[in-house]
Amino acid sequence: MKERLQKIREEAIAKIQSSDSLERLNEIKVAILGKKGELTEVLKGMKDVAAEERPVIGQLVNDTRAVIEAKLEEVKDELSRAAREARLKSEVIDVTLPAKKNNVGHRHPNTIALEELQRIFVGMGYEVVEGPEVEYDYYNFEALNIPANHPAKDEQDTFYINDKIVLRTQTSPVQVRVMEKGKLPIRMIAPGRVFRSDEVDATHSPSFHQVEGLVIDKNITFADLKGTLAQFAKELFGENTKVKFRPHHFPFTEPSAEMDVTCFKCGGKGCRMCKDSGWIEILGCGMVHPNVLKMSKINPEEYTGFAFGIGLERIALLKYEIDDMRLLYENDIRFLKQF
Ligand code: 2U9
Repeated sequence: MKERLQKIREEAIAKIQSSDSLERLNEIKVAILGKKGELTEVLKGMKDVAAEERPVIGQLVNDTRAVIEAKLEEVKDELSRAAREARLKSEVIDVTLPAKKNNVGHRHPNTIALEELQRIFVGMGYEVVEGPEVEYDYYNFEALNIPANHPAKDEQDTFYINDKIVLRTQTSPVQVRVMEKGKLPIRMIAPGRVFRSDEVDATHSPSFHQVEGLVIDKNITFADLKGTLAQFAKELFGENTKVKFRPHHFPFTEPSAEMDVTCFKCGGKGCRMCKDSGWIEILGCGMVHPNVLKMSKINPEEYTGFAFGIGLERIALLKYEIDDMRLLYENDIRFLKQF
């Protein structure tokens, strides 16, 4: 028995010492000390040992076990330390290397223009309201004094979903929805995407963006419209900007006008930008048509209002001197990086 224990001990120590991984070490441990391990088998054989020898052999088994466990622990520590050192070496970070450049994106010219317009109108106390892009024919046309047989419906070349639902051709339906709620006065802008069945070219796209405005209160006159839009033009194009209004026609406003600003490139002298006229057309506007007020249950004898419509892309193209609208939609990084 003693010889057997001696043999187990020597072989175990040799195996443990030559072990080169924690996994191998664990296998050795199981093979010697596990349930069916060599040393455990010896313990099971104790019943065959003569009673007087049992304490001595028992002590010897315990000593053997202690020695093997100590050796296992010692080699386990060594192997763990070596593994940690190897890992630290392989994961070394050179803190002196230059940092990787972070590619931060930036705003699209349309977004820059929109945020600028919103800043100006919010500064004047306007609320920003959004609405659906898929709209009822009623909100897009009828409530805006554009009846079923009106030529504007054809002119606008609308995308129809069915005979009652369209892709909105203007953001005016958002204003109608606000008017319908009946909470007055109203001072709002409605920015958003609109759709018209246009062929793509340098100045047209089947999907573009508008910012429309609406003010309704008692005693609102054309003077309020002029004052507001003249101030808007100064904030957008510079303090020296002058405005002029040319008569126009829209079904939803009466009287209606188009507003020009003095060319911000040449100051009004005439240049390529303003096609030598000194003026640049910027928006359409007018006093809200009494029919439009009536249809949304607002009494035109008590309340009046003005409205305007701005093409967002037009502002972005002008401000950043971009000569082709298509550039705004092509997502070419080389173009977008410039703003
Ligand atoms: C309500 C009543 C009236 C909105 C208006 C315009 C004039 C206008 C164009 C600008 C460039 C369309 O994108 S564009 O081609 N819009 O000229 N829009 S007045 O009038 C309204 C809106 C809502 C209830």
